[in-house]
Amino acid sequence: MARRAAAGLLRRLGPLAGELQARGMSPTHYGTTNHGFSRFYLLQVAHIQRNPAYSVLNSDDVSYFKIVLGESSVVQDEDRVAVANVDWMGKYKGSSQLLLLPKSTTEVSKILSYCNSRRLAVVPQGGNTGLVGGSVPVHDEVIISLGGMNNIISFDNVNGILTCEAGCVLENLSSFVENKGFIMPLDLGAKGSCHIGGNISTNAGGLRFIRYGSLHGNVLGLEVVLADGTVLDMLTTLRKDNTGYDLKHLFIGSEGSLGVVTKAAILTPAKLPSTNVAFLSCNDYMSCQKLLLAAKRNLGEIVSAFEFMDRHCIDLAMKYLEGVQNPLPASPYSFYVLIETTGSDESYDKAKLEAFLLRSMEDGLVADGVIAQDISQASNFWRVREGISEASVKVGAVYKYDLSIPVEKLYDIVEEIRSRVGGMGEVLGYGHLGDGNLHLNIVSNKYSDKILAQIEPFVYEWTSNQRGSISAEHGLGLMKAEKIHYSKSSEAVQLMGSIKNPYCSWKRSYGAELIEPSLWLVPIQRRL
Ligand code: FAD
Ligand code: 2HG
Ligand code: ZN
Repeated sequence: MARRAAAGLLRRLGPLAGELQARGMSPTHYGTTNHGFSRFYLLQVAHIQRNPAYSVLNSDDVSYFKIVLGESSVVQDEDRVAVANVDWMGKYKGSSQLLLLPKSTTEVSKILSYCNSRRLAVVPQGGNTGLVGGSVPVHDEVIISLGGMNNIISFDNVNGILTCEAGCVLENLSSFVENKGFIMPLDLGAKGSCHIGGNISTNAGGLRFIRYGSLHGNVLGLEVVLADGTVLDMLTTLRKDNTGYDLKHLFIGSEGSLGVVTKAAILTPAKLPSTNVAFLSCNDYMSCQKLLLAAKRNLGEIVSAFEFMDRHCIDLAMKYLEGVQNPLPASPYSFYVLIETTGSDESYDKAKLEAFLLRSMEDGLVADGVIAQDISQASNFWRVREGISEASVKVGAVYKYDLSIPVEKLYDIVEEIRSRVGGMGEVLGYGHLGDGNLHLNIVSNKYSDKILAQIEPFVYEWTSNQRGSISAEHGLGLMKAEKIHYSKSSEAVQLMGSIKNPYCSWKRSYGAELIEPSLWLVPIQRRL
């Protein structure tokens, strides 16, 4: 049986010209928000009171911003502001009256300095593709969008170092560096809309993490504007610099709670000439795990992605994604794995992948599979995997969890939640298996307290008991700000709080705690 399937699997395929980036060749543009949904998920946020220590925006404030930024960069138009008030899922909604579009670091600095002196709360916004409600206001914060700061500043062709403004769209940066023979060290389904500043602020992981690692390793320098308008120039392009604390790391993944990222220098890896993508099925989760281990051992340096999805994800993708085909339509399997290899020697890389897949089928780890024969097939494989988020929001309501869990246990929580939720919703398990990162999505027609009660706090307690992380790559945002203690000790949270708000005297003089300890990362508390 395995042999028969192996023969199908090992169809020798034409070169993935050029060689792909298949994902980039068929860009998926996600609108910044607005899927036509009229449902907002206010259950979790209803209890967050507006902090009275913050001022309310007035006409003098608007006039000041118009002088500093120019009329067209101060947006009060209801429709435009409404779009910026809602997140990508249509789940979190703020009530900001003002969207600011600075075009330079100086303008960001002037905005923050003014807001600080007027005690106006702000929320920085990139491409607004975040999945935890961090990119939109909770109440009436002023929205500072970095979209107008989208210039590439320089590219060092010898070392592959890109320096750019924070509002550059990831996909545009990918095209730019690919023309120079390099690739961005990260790639994600939201690439058509997300900004590099947003990626850095969330420390986005994505599909190339297994190969190129975290942005903590790839960001060489940053320029950041602090709450009081101070511009912090850390925009070095050096690989090595051990002079004192490496402060840029505080801003990578801190979701705009410590400052606004305005520029970045990023190390980009060389673009390699040969890419292959295989779409495989496995009969059980244990086989996926064993396949991962085998891929690490046998494919080693050429693995550039190792993604997994359960059957429920494939069914959903086929139902809701237009023009997408099931790469393995013959019979339904329990699990699917997408493996991408990228290397420098086309014939060697292919032979290596084919030999690996043949052996894996003989060993019974892989039930069936295909290798993409051309870019369009490879794009289709990737579209299935990358499109799961898009398909899930089309159902109506989605509860998203993004967990780091030891790989051996990673699917246990999916099964536990499936039995707890029962017929009330569909439970999807997928994610970056190579990084031990599970995306657990529960979808249903509409949001309900009853479903939520079956998921939380169970999912957080379970993850904490495994010493996992309740946010592997999406951040805390509004959704999980209060849940931080499931993954961090109280001492660590306390230290974070003191880094976030060292201005105790300011707090005292206003007689109000600006940062409620349990909510210190919620956007309104950013109090930049
Ligand atoms: P936004 O959503 O606008 O903001 C995110 C957070 O960063 C907010 O807290 C915001 O206040 C803050 N912020 C934004 N810009 C700045 C700035 N310049 N300075 C300071 N703070 C700022 N994430 C992954 O990690 N891996 C994935 O594979 C992945 N795939 C996705 C696929 C889809 C279809 C979607 C919709 C999302 C996906 N995400 C993924 C989540 C999201 O795309 C990432 O978190 C992304 O990095 C957010 O970038 P953004 O520009 O949209 O930021
Ligand atoms: C992905 O890997 C993203 O596709 C999104 O991180 C996951 O929507 C999700 O839950
Ligand atoms: Zn992900």
